Amino acid sequence: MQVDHVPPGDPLEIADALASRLTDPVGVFAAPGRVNLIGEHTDYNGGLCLPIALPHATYAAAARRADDRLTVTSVQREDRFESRLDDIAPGAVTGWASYVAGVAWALREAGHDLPGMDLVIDGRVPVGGGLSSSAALVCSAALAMIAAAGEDVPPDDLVSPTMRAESEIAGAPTGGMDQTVSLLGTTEHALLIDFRDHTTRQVGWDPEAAGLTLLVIDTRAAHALVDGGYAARRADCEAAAAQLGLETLRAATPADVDRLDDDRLRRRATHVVTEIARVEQVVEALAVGDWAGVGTVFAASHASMRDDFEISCPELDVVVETAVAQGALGARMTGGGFGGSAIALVRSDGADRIVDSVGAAFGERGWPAPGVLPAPASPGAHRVR
Ligand code: GAF
Repeated sequence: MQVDHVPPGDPLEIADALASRLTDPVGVFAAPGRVNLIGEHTDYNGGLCLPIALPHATYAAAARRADDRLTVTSVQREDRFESRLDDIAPGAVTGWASYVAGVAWALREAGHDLPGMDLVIDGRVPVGGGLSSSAALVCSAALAMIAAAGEDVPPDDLVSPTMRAESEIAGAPTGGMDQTVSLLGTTEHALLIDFRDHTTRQVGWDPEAAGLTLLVIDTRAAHALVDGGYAARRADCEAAAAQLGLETLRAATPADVDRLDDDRLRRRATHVVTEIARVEQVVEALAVGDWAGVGTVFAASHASMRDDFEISCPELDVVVETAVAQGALGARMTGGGFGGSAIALVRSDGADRIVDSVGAAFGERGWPAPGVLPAPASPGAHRVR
């Protein structure tokens, strides 16, 4: 097979199978992965981004324990994590369980009184695809833990603890986009997030109604936020802002950017400043149904990430070039970069041809088959059972 189609699975079936692994579960909770439509590496620069939640989610079920221990198992793994809640701290947990243990730590830091509990996880967001499987994991775990505590907490209040879990316990210094949309995304909408003041606005996103489809294509090329590239880009942005005497690059103008002496920092800052403007352009285009305009901005975004921010890779470039050559309105890599996924906005009646062409282009190069995901904008974190 030249292309691997990746279905999200049936939520109720997944939830029931998960609940059956526990005695007296308090519930089963789902939190989605995401794709970002536009606004890449802007979140930690105080900028704008526009992600949607995917139908692919991570599911977490919890049952209270009589003691003070947290246990975590996963349908996808053989090993099991167990710890006293009091023993979870920065540096104390490593590996996949650090994301879940980190949520327990961050919720307790935020003042939530958690009981001991057993958690079981079923992750349906492709891992390593740049689709925020980690945000789906921490957000689903947060909902399950809050339910086990018998509390009712608005999703906005879980953004900060889930971010802290990833950055302070799992060691992934993310900017907040992924957790925010996993918690607050809604069907048929993208989430406009303004990181200057952490406000959000739902923006209509329904390409199907215009005869279009958003393809998400997972290149299967390596991607990990705990690797050095993401942190290095973040450090470059902070250095550029510092040289300009600004708190973040959100406040920089194109004229400011021109004043940067260092070529690399100038190109990094150019990406951030122009990318924030592109988010605004896409929101304006969507408001008037200008889908061709959306595609044009996607193309400019990809060029900026490839040439100025330098976070693309051959696999991502081949997806984008092939999709556009076969008639996509626009395509771009999405997420942190260095591998992971690309998105392509295509006419629905030409989607199969584009998917086949991308698969063939990968086959010709001897690369593993890419994964293709359906990507209707889907609900944020919620109780399934
Ligand atoms: C990753 C990070 F987790 C986000 O915070 C964001 O910076 C993104 O890369 C790039 O836009 O997903």
